[in-house]
Amino acid sequence: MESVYLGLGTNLGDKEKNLKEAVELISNFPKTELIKVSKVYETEPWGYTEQDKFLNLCLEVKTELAPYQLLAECQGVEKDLDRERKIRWGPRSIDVDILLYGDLALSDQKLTVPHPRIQERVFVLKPLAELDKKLVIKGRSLLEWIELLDEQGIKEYGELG
Ligand code: A4P
Ligand code: MG
Repeated sequence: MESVYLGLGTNLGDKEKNLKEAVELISNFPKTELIKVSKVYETEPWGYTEQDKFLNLCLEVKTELAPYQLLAECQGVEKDLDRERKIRWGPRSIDVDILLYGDLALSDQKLTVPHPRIQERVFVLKPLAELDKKLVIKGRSLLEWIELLDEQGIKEYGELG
């Protein structure tokens, strides 16, 4: 069993409902156990900024799925929630990113783990810190990465009901 952290983001339609549905689908992944879900955060759009605010959360699972199997499952969730991918970093009903997969580091066309932009994104780091403050990413602790960033543009939205 590997300990895996996933990041969810949504800024289209009924965002809370999207998150709930996605977490439900993830909890039903084969060979996978849902361990912990962070609070929900309301966050200003990053990258492509002419779009609605996001709701973000992170979760921890333990899984026996191999990395590419897990990626396929995550993409299945995006498909189920009918996400249209038109603009890079643009609006989406759900985005499911594999943030960390145990201690694995890999990068190819299909998959990069740890996710390449974790350390630039408060909307990933804050919910991750809630799940495990001791996580180390690319040689630095989570809390060190957070200190390097501007914490504006993110506020607690509450628990996922
Ligand atoms: N891919 C590679 N590595 C991974 C990984 N670790 N996890 C590949 C998931 N997918 C990974 O992603 C493109 C391809 O990345 C996938 O086919 C997969 O093989 P995509 O989801 O189709 O495209 P995208 O999401 O538009 O691009 P990208 O670069 O993945 O965007 P991000 O980095 O996911 O950012 N602002 C706020 N406040 N909150 C957000 O959640 N999200 C984004 C999307 C932009 N701005 C945001 C937020
Ligand atoms: Mg993505």
